[in-house]
Amino acid sequence: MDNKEWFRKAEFGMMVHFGLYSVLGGEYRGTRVKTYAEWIQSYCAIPNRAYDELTRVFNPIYFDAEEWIRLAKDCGMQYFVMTSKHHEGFAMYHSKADKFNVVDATPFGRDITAELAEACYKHGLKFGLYYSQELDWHEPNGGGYTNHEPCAGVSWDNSWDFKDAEKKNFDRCFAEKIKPQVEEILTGYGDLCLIWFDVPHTISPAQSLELNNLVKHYQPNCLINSRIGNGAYDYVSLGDNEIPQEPPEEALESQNMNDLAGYKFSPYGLYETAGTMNDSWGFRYYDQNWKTPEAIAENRKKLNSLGVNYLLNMGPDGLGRMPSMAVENLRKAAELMQ
Ligand code: JFZ
Repeated sequence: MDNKEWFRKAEFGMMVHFGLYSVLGGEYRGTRVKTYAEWIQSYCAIPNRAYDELTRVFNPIYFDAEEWIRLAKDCGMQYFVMTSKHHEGFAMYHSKADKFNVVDATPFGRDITAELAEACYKHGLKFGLYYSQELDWHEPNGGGYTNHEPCAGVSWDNSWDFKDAEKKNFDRCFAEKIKPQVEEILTGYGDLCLIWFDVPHTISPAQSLELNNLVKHYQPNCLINSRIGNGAYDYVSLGDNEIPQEPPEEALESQNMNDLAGYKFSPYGLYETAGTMNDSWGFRYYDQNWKTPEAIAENRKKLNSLGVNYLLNMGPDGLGRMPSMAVENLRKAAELMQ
C-alpha cells in the first residue's frame, strides 16, 4: 500500500527514545538536567572519553522487542518509530560505518533495531526510524555549530571536546558518517514507513536533497518528515506536543522550512505531532509529570480531528524497561479511546 494513503489514516503511533543517555536517566555526577534527558551529554558537557564509558555498562537485559510492540498494538497504534541514532551519535543498530554502535561497543551486543523491526513486521505494525542527520556530538565535524539560539544543552554541537567552530566542516561528517549510516538503515531493516530526521540548521539545501534522493533510491515508498531541512520532505512534523488551534489554511509556502514547530506547507496534506508522556523524551528517573489517561486520549482526539497523527513517545530506562506509570497511563488512555 502507498504509505501516503496509509499515513493519512494512521492516527496513532509510538516513538521510543532509547540510547546511552537512558542509562544516566537524566542525572550525571549530581547534576539533574532541567530539560530533555537525551540532551544530557550537552547539558553537562560530558567529554566523549567519559561518555564512551557508558557503552561498557549498556546492557538492557529486560529489553524485549515483542513486549514493546505488543503494547503499542494493544493500544491501537499503527506504527512504531525507534531512535536509530540520536544526537549523542551512538547507533542503536549494527553499523559498519562506525564502531560506536550497540552491537560492537556494548556487552549487550544485540541489534536492538533489528529485533524491533522484526517484531513490528510479525505483529503487523509499520516500522520507522528516527535518525539525527545533523547533530552528532561524537564527531568533530558534527553539525549545529552555525546555530547560536538557545538549546536544551550548552550548545547544539559538541563545543566541549571540539572547541574551534571555525575548524568544523559538516560536509565531512555528512560524507563519512551520515550518508553511509542512512544507507545502512535503509537497506538493513526491511520496508520503513518513514524516516524521522531532526533539527536542521547547518545542513545545506543540497545535502537535504541528497538525503531525500538516497531515501527514495532505496525505498521510494518511505516517507520523510519535515525536519530533514530545506523543504525536502513528504510530511510535516509539527512542534513537540503541539496541538494547533485549527487546520492549516493555504499560503503557508512562505514559512521557514527549517522551523521546528508550526504548520508549514505539506505537499500531500500529511501532518504529525510527536509528544512526550512526561517532560522528557529520554528516560528521566525523577520526572513523574505523566500525562493522565484523559489528557492522552484528549490529545489524540483533538489531533486526529485536525488530520494530524499523534506519535506518542516512551522513554525506557537503561535496563530496557518502560516506566510502569507510562505504560499504565497509556493502557488506560487506550481504553478511553475505544
Ligand atoms: C528534538 C530533539 O532535540 C529532542 O531530543 C527530541 O528528539 C525531539 C523529538 O526533537 O527537539 C525538539 C525539536 C523541536 C521542538 C522542540 C524540541 N519544537 O519544535 O518545539
